[in-house]
Amino acid sequence: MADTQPKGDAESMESVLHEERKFPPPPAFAAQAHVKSLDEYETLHKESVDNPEKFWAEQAADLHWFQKWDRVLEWDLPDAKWFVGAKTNLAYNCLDRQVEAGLGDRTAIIWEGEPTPGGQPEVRRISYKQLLDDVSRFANVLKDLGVKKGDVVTIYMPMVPELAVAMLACARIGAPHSIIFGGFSASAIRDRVEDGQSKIIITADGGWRRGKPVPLKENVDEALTMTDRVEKVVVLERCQNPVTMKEGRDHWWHECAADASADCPAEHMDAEDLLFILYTSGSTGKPKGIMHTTAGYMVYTATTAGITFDLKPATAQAESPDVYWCTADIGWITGHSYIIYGLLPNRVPTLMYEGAPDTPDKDRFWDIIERHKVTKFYTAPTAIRAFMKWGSEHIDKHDISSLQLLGTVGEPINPEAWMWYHQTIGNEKCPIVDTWWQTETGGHMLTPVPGATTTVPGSCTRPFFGIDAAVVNSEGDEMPTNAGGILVIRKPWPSMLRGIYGNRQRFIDTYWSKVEGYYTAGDGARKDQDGNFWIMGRIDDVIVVAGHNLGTMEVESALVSHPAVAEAAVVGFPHEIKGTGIASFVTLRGGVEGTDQLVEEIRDHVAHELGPISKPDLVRFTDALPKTRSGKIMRRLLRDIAAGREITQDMTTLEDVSILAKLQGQG
Ligand code: 6R9
Repeated sequence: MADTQPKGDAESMESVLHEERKFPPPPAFAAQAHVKSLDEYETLHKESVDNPEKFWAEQAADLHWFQKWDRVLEWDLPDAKWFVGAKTNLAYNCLDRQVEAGLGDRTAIIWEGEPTPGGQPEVRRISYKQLLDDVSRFANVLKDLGVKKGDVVTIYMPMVPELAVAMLACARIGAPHSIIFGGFSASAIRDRVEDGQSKIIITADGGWRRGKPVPLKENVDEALTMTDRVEKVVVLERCQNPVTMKEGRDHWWHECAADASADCPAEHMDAEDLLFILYTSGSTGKPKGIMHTTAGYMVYTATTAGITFDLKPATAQAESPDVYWCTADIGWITGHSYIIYGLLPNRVPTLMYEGAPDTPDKDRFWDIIERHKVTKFYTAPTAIRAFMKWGSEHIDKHDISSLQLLGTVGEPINPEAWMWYHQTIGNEKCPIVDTWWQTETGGHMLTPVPGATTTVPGSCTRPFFGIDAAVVNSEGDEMPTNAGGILVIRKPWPSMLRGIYGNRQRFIDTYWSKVEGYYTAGDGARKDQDGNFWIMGRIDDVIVVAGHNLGTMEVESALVSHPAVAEAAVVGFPHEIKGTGIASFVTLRGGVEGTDQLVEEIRDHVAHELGPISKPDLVRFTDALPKTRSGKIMRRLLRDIAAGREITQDMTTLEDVSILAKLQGQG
């Protein structure tokens, strides 16, 4: 059904939120950081945007190239080619380069499984040398199964080290991978296999989730009753749950790998050879297969990881002083870029965790941080809001003083959640990097540089080096200070998407048609007097109330700043008098009861914080909000519920369908 709500446009989005708190980089942090001051950031940012080719060539020089590039950039809008003529291999830069530098025994991956048999956590530490051997062996397995350079390999696995092995093995032999998050269903597998024309799937019998195996192989079997494209399935034994193996098609990983050689030279890949496809749902329609290529993605993710997280490498003499942990699943872009590909070239141990944050108990994350002495921690606002709701007693049980830097990604972080993160997790000494980016951008676009940037709760601050970001109207003119508009990137950057797999027109329509000549991200934003960017929400979610265009982020942040509120989502709905009203869906903090009086209190609180225009017409309490499996609130579904419409939109990325049934039941 068509969305009957009047459409706002981001061009005249109004900002109503005022956030004045400022946090300069802690001096002790700045003193040891890669970039030590705002002056240094500004000089380098200007140089890098004025002359991106020089800047990116300098970054690329640190990595290994079988053949150097002829030109750094060829730009024929919307098509960019970076490091033209170069030959390299990303797996080589993740592994061989470290081994050759005498770091073979240093830790590449620290892995913690979900089960804690007999109360003992299951932990593996994998060195670069070991990982190189495992990757080479599995690369030979893939070759034996007939995989050739350019063949798309589908990966549907739990968060175990073999997932990293599988993706690096693909990169090693030049077979683009298409990773499907292990929480997705059979039909999602079928759609992606068909779209990517993939003939092979790598999976596992199961993966642990809250004490139970997720039946991955069973889901693959079901998917393969709906498509006959797949010829080979490799199955890792993880949970020993019963599975059926189809003769000739299905192969056990351990049997294939048993006599495979650990010698597999890395393929010399052209800079622009396809590295992977990753499907992103978008709000409507069928998922888009976002394409990333080899060299630009490699250079950009390694550079951003190193600078944004201020990583310090291992040396031949010593392990890295850092232990880095990103809690995302590798099935999302965050996991691709900032668990594996951007991290391993930086020579810092990357921690991978298989399980949930509340199993066996709600202190699991803090327990992991304490035991592994994690220094840099990267998670999502949805997780931070859950921790707030669960209460600080879970954190107080652990010594998390090893933490030096905190990161967030995935959604705008409400200032109150930011403050809680800063105080309760960061002990007021850790810079927070609120990183704005997308599957399509490959790496961080707007982010604090932790030794240089003064942070402000709720703002993702400034563009990364080489990034020319702006807030504009549909003509491409910059908006005045603090006025909301369309967030665009005006110049190419190395890890930009190279297209949507098999759909050129959709690539142009989605990203290159809204503002002539610029990449449009689909987010609304404003830029303040200090040059800080504030994401105001998705342009599609703008609410038009009495002629005012409101972004979702600010009203939600005002709701979350009420002490009873844990999490909130707002949408527009048809209102008899006003045309459009504001409906808010609210989850409460532990122990708080949702009374009529609280409804009024919350409405008044928002009006007081933001002014009467933003006062919600409806406040509806709920136990949970509908979210994607990567933790983003699905406002379009709430829009239908608020309007009393039947939901006909795509729900395949919804994490928990029962939430919708409950919300509708109340309606
Ligand atoms: C990395 C990732 C991209 C969309 C993006 C925006 C939202 C991500 C954000 C943020 C505000 C941040 N988003 N990070 N909004 N502040 N720090 O999440 O990629 O799954 O493709 O989503 O997520 O709306 O456009 P992806």
